Amino acid sequence: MMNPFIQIHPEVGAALQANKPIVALESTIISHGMPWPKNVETALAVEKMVRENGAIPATIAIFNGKCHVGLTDEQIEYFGKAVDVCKVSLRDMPYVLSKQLYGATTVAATMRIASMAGIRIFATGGTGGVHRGATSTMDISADLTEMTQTSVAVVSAGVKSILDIQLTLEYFETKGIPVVTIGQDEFPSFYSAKSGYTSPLRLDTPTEIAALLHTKWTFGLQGSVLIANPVPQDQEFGNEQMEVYIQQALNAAVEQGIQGKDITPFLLKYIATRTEGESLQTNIALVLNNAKMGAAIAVAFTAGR
Ligand code: PSU
Ligand code: MN
Repeated sequence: MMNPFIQIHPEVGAALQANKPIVALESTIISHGMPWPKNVETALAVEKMVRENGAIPATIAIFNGKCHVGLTDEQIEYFGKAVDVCKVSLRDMPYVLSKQLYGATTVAATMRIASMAGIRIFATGGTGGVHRGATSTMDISADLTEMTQTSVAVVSAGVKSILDIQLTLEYFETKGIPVVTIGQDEFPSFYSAKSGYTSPLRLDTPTEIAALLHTKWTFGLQGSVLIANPVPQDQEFGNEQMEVYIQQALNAAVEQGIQGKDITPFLLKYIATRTEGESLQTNIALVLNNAKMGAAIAVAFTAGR
């Protein structure tokens, strides 16, 4: 019996039945991660990219008391334009569902809904992580705890340097979550292909990644695999330059008393404004790159089933 709070779009339902490759996509990146209208343009371009690479896109969001798996273009447009959409991580799900509100799902919430629907591959821009200063604030994204328990692979462009990359990698190690970088030894840092940290693991092809996923889950280990896909070199935003903006953004967040779930959207917006949209261009490029890789992995994963 299907969960009464999950509504699957007919195209996604048919793809699940036929065991076709599917890529889950989140909606917080649309409503809280990028400004309108670039957010809507990007979300639609990401879905197109997934299709062009042989998989069915399933963008996930909450409204009318249901978790919707697969949205229409009009629904994506709504999530990009409306200002009253809640950022929904796991702890917010029962509230937003029972109040029948509009909720944009984070990596954590999207993973859980994807898993319940039977989707195993998820592509996004960046996941949450351990924040700088977490030793006193305890700000660790629920994306990380969710990755310890839900068996959906996450394709991202690495860990943003607004976070503490070293502590985030430590957390993944402690919790037994494999971190695999595609095609290079260095772990990428979202806006840049470099980070200064060696990736715990490296694989070079979607087929190898699909084999790792099958092995992990068939063996009986639950939880995610973080697949780090470096931003294309011609789209990178220089690390040193970015560090200056990040410091300014972190200072502004302290001055303005920004806390909790508002921090990540605040920092992203601040940086996009300070770089006059240049970081947004990088963000869009890396999301598209991840959608393409997510589709390739979904194709290889389905073939290997
Ligand atoms: N990083 C980005 N863009 C985003 C997010 C993170 O570059 O849109 C969003 C994702 O939805 C992620 C969430 O799951 O922020 C993490 O929020 P928090 O740090 O509050 O857990
Ligand atoms: Mn947080």
